[in-house]
Amino acid sequence: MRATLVIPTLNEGTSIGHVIDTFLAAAGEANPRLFGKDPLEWEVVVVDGASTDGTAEIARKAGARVIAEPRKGYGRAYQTGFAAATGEVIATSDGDSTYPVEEIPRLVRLLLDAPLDFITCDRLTKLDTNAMTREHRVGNWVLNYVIRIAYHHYLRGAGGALADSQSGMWVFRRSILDRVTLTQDGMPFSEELKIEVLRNGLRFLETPIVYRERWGAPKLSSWRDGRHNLEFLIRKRIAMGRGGTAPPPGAAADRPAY
Ligand SMILES: Nc1nc2c(ncn2[C@@H]2O[C@H](COP(=O)(O)OP(=O)(O)O)[C@@H](O)[C@H]2O)c(=O)[nH]1
Ligand SMILES: [Mg+2]
Repeated sequence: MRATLVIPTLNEGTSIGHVIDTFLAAAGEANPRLFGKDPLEWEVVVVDGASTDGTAEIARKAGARVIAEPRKGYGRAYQTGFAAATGEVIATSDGDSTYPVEEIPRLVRLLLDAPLDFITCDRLTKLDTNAMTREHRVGNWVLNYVIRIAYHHYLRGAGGALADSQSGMWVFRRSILDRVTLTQDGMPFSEELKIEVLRNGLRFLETPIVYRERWGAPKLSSWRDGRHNLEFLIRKRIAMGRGGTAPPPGAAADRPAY
């Protein structure tokens, strides 16, 4: 079975080589142990946003297919990466060495066996507080709280709440991309994807992982991105409340066809 790991990068030259090496070593080791006669054939797709620190070359040397996506945004990078992915299963990670990419093969096994449609990794339950700034932790708490209250009706598939609505490590079946409406080019993409999976009644699991301290400078601004994420949650909930599945205001007009 083919599988794709998609990683968005913006100047992650200090860590991207390590992330890809760690992942490919784990994937190679896990294949005979977890997948036997049907090994996963992995491709790593790095969607690079005009990095100036050699990220693209380092990623290519480490074995990734690099796609240049000069348009700004975390969500934009993922929309481009998903459209380019050839795997039946897609996994994701930041390029900053925070996520335990070595866990991905085990999560794919779980996705196929359970069976599930979408797994998201929860950073907060086991969080070492050094791995996240206080602003970031408070912001996450506020967003999770708002989702629990405002989206209560839609969270049955997640047991009533999301522990970590902003997590960026997911493992899912490519086929779900035909069922969800993804419109966000920026950081709200992460919460949009999870809400869409739940809203459509897809088989969902949130599972705790160990999240590590970042290598290199953060690209997220806690307050600005936190505010955008909050505004998006409110706009989307209002649109859903009207019974509409139409994209909320600000949706990208040029969404790729999956
Ligand atoms: N291609 C691309 N990648 C981005 C952009 N903004 C952030 N990223 C990448 O997306 C991932 C998540 O960003 P990060 O700063 O780690 O956010 P945080 O983990 O929420 O603090 C990282 O690998 C970034 O390099 C962008 O505009 N374009
Ligand atoms: Mg990160």
